[in-house]
Amino acid sequence: MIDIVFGAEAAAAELEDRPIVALESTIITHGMPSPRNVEVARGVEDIIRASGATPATIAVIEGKLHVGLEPAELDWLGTAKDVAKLSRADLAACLATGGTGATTVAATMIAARQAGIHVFATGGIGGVHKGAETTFDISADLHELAQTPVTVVAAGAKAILDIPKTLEVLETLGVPVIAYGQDDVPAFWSRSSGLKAPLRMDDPDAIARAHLMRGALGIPGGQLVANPIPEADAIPAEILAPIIAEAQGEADARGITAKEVTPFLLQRIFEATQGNSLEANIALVANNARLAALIAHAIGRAQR
Ligand code: PSU
Repeated sequence: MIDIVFGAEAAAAELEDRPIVALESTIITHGMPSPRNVEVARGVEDIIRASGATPATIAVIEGKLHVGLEPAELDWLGTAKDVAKLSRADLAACLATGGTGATTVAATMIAARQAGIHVFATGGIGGVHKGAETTFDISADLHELAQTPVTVVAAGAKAILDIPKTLEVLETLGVPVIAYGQDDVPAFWSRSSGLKAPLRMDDPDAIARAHLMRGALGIPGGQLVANPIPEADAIPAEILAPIIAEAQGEADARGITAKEVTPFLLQRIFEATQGNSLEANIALVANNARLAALIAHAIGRAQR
């Protein structure tokens, strides 16, 4: 039914039952400027290869669900115009109408599950936006984590979000939020949100066992592994807070809503930090890819 096009590398890994790490494509089309976006996408794939796992970047191209993009496809996506930002609500419609789109965390999780991939690395998940009590702007990523059995490695929720409310919703939805190697939930560009994580694990094997245990118990949904940005690349939260507040104020004043909010805020913060936010974003994605590869290996071992 679903036409999954596996990239050559991903196809070989599937056949030989080797660990695969899924990667999203919205970060390429809507999260980072060209040409850094493609450099980063390739760099992240290389990190996963160097860890002995196989990367599979996911996107929809002309109505086909691609799991593992070939280098030329990745290049093309980096500068392609009018690429949709696909989440749970629009993935099926895009596939059904022959459209092209980049997958968000939610859509990448759905695709990963279809392809039998357990682990997915990204930068930061979507969550509850500031002011959600009036706008109701809550990312579909949270509901996806509650439904789709994929372990997502992220540097927490992006700090442009309301992190306490995001954690509340995750708790309500029964999503395990596991801080990796520290007690606090990280805040994307910064190592700590000041909030204690519901769970802490220091070992990829434990994360892998918990992933498989949820499946064995018949609990739907995945896990969020919140991996702090490396110390050397972090931007202190005190520096970012006023920048984020100003960007948010501008988004409100301009009436920016729905899917446009996150890309707008990321761009404004990039400008206000003279590009430092992008460097930090790149470093944290690389760090997440490394951990995701370790977890993918651990799940493979546990299944043998
Ligand atoms: N991680 C990043 N940059 C991004 C994203 C993740 O470092 O741009 C994307 C993901 O695709 C995530 C989306 O699903 O941002 C969240 O968008 P929204 O807040 O509109 O749900």
